[in-house]
Amino acid sequence: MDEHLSVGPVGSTFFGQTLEQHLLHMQRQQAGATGDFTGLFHQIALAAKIIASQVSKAGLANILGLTGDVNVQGEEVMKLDVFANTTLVRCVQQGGHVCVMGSEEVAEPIPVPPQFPKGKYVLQFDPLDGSGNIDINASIGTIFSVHRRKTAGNGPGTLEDCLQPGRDIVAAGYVIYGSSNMFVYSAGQGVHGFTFDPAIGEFFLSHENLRIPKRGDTYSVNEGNYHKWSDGVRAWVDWIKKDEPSRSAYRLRYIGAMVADFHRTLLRGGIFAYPSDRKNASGKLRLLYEASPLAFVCEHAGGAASDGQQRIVDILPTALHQRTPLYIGSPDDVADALRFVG
Ligand code: P6P
Repeated sequence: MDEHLSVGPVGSTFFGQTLEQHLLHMQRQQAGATGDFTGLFHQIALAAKIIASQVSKAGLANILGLTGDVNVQGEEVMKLDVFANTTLVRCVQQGGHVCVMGSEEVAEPIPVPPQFPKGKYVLQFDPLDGSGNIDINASIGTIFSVHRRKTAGNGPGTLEDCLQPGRDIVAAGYVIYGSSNMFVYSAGQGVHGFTFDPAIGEFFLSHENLRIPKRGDTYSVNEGNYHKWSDGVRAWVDWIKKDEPSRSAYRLRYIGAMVADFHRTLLRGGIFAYPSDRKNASGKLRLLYEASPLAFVCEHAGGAASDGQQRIVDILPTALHQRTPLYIGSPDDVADALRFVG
């Protein structure tokens, strides 16, 4: 047969496998799958494409928006993280796949409006993490996690449905808006990365079965907090940036958006940390829609994630916006850190 007629990998095009084809292929592997999960992911991916489009012209919108709240196209100039939040809610709420949502941008759980069916999943997200990086054109991201509802029935979900530990996550992932836009997720069967082709408007599989190196050579922490840290955290940082008999000093990399710092750590190895300090006694990062989803992804790539005392995914949440210290990355690098801070 002519080679150009060959079928190629399952669900692939000339450009490789799209996210949608990948999800459909995974669905077919799950006996009894209803398509709910696939439908929810399609909505999350659509929201990601819309957010990516707006993020890519954020600077432009700011210039054009100088005349006030409405830019020259007559569009309302929204704060980008409010736009991202609204986009995710609008893309997901009508699909009938979730019973409740939780967002970094909204104080209380977000109910599904009465006119829409309620589904079996709970979606929580930080719609635009690191948004302070927007006006300096540095990478930012969206972080999300999916649980099954805990409360009985098929009515509206509740706060109880949101307050679930990372170990019960069904799927989690992030979108990084950077030099290229990538969608990275795990549903417990490996971690897979998809790169967005804006000319086609699709995410294509580019990083199948991502595995984090056992050890890296970079550490990522805001050293500006050095004098607010505990003695243990300071001792760890002093140690990691010194040459040791078995290894050279680690290099410091810190972008200031956790999605970007975590993505580099996932691909290259090393450790990202946001320790607690005198100002942030419980840490700065949020558990449910920042630390927990990334901990789930990291562990499914062979990495580790701890609050300094226990696995992030074992923490039982008690509040929607609770914070946690975070040490996440290569297993050997996280173990080293815990020897000092644990
Ligand atoms: P700092 C962004 O605001 C964020 O929530 C994370 O994405 C990032 O890792 C952290 O805060 C940066 O905090 O205190 O170093 O500016």
